[in-house]
Amino acid sequence: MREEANTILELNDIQSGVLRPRPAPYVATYIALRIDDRRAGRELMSTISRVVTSAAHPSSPLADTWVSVALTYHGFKALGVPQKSLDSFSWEFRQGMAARAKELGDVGESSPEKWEMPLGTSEVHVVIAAVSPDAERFEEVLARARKTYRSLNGIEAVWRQNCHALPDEKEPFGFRDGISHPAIEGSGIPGSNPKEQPLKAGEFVLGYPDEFGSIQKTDPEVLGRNGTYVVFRKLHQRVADFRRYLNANSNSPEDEELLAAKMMGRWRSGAPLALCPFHDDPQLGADPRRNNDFLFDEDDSAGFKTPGGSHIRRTNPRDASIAGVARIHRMIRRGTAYGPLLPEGVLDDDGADRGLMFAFVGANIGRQFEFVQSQWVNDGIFFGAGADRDPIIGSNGGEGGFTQPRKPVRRRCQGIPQFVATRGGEYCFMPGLRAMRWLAELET
Ligand code: N7H
Repeated sequence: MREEANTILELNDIQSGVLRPRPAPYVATYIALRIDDRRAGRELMSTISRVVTSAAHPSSPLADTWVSVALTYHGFKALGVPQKSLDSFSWEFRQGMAARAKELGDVGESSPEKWEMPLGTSEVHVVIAAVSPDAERFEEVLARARKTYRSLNGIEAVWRQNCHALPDEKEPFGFRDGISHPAIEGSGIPGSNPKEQPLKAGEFVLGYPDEFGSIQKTDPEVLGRNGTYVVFRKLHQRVADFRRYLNANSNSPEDEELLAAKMMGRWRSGAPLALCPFHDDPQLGADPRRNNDFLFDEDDSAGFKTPGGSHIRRTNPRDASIAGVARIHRMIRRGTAYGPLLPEGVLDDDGADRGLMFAFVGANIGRQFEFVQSQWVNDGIFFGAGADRDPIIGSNGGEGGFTQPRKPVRRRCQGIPQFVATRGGEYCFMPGLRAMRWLAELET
């Protein structure tokens, strides 16, 4: 707990969605708004700042419903934030996600021209996320929210996505999600891996020292302090294709489950291969005290248990030998499933839209999200696997390869199609509560 006492995070100024994992089950919605009138936009900031809960409060004043708000670069512009302040935000944020499509692997059917409108355009200004334990309480809060923005002439709702988390946090491919979270110095909120040294607060929140000792500040400081960057991506999952690939590349139902686990690094129950390499252990998968308590290097440096190319080992290599240092590319994830589940055993696509609203939270879009997406998900050089991409979420296009180290000979999968397609997304900034009031009080 090195220097834990030195960083005191101003939890009462940080939006709750940044630091606090959400309890499952829940229903959620993402709403994108366009600000046509600057004054209405500022009034909206003032209203929302009163309902957004801070990370200091374990309960919410809004019938257990949690609201988070984030703005795009175009949103800050629409509110009239001065250019010198806009210029003090990170370069990637100012560019926006659509401009970074090639680096992110958003090409072909995932390219911005094919995204759901108006995602990726200058029309998306504010993104509001609301999370509630059940549909009833949720509708009550939404009705109030709708009344507020409809009463503000000059605010238009331009996009919406409903999401949900099941009690076991299973996502459309059938894996338990929401297990691994980093620990953050000074937050008082524990991480999920007791073997991971807590990360410096500046990795996730602006205004505090990061792993390099640097402190990110905006102009004026109040605008960025206690805020963070958020990346939203609507990721469509081709569940039938995934099932058919597993089926065609295994020789029994048990082998199929093993292949799925090798690609993920965890069994569908969430149990990690690192702790149970030969068979699933649902009790371990559901146990938050044990299901993330592992590293890779000491007893699995070659990846016999958890292949280097599996989704979880790529996106967080922990202590494994790789080119670079894993610690400086960590992220908080707030993924939420959307769409109906494909019934068990169905191998044909039913045409339904289902997938994950992926949300990244971190202080550095370039060094954290973009690096992981481009170097670790869509390339394999960092651990010596050439051009192999993530077998589950990589932009594979039918040519993907995946190696399972095994004795006496490795097992190699080829011809992996693309199981995940991007339907849109935005780079946003989630301001602190004081910053929201600063935005509300802008004049000119
Ligand atoms: Fe991934 N999935 O539900 O199948 N992810 N992910 N992810 N992911 C993880 O550990 C999934 C995506 C990370 O610390 C689990 O909580 C799906 C992107 C990171 O051990 C599962 C999609 C990026 C981790 C999934 C998707 C990441 C992680 C295991 C897209 C970053 C933690 C459960 C549709 C660019 C690794 C858990 C660690 C874990 C799924 C996308 C990153 C089940 C379906 C785009 C850092």
